[in-house]
Amino acid sequence: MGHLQKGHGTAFADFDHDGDQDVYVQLGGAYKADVFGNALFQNPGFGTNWIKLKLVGEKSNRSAIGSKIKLEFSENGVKRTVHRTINGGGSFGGNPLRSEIGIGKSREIERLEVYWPASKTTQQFSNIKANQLLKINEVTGIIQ
Ligand SMILES: [Ca+2]
Repeated sequence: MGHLQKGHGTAFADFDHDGDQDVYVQLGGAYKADVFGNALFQNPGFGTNWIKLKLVGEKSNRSAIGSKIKLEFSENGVKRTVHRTINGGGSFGGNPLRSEIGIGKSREIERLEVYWPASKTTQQFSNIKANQLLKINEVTGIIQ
């Protein structure tokens, strides 16, 4: 994707809930005369798999900011490990607190760990099917 206009913010999120991340870009300058319409780039998808995780803190903050996720899965016989930390993305753009993680051609996550910062506990789950949204509570575990 590409665009000739300058911009001041970008957000990566699965806006159409089909499993791949789309991109929203705020375009135009800082002055009124330099305004321009924003752009939403819809990802056409590439036949790969994904998992979405919405963490809900109880002892840690409810938004789970600072929580850490570790995924282990195999793709084409090669073991892969992916780490994520829950945060809002930073300045000049923001991303959802829901974690959207691509896992390539893998159909299953062999091991999922969630570390909660306030309680300093780690939850462990195994054999999670791909292409679903899971809601994980700090105390009760997977609830959806
Ligand atoms: Ca999408």
